[in-house]
Amino acid sequence: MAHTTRLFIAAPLPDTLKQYLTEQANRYRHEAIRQVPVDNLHLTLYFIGNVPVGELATIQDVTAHMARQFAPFTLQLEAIEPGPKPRSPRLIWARFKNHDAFAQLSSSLTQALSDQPPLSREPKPHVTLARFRKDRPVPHDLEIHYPDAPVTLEVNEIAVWHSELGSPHPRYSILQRYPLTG
Ligand code: 2AM
Repeated sequence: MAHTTRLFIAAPLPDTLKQYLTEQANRYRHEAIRQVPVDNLHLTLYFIGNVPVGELATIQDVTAHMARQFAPFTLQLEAIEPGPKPRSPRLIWARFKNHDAFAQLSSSLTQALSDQPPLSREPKPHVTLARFRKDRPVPHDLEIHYPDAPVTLEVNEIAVWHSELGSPHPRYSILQRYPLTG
């Protein structure tokens, strides 16, 4: 069987934002909530999943091509809250305001890298800060936190990331970064 590798495309975050988001996530203290390590924080654009190692070069070429088509853009933090569905949350995320450039970049990567039809629902720009443990009762009545002052994320590069599943956390590493130069 061919060797496979688990990949996704995401924007890296600046250290200052990662620290801010980690402090926000620290506010949710609950035995069912497992915080994402600060080094794992990222803004996902497209989750590829397991693919044969031989496909990596093509994926990198497509990502490089997309990065040349898109200019840098700025996302504004909307809230830190349980997600993705308010009534049946499974994680705590930092949700950013919807932005055309994010939607277009994410859907262009999805269409270029998958055989699937485009998603019917637009992906929400977010950073996952914590996940709920499946072996504990789902926490209820978690607060929503709105930033006191505007918090922004400048998306000026995207990257191909490798994901190695592990416990208690997966290990993510950036294989290659691509500045947005469109
Ligand atoms: P999430 O944070 O909203 O769970 C790496 O796993 C990244 O890809 C995560 O940010 C995760 O989003 C996203 N992702 C999307 N679909 C996934 C899937 N089926 N399995 C694992 N991660 C997925």
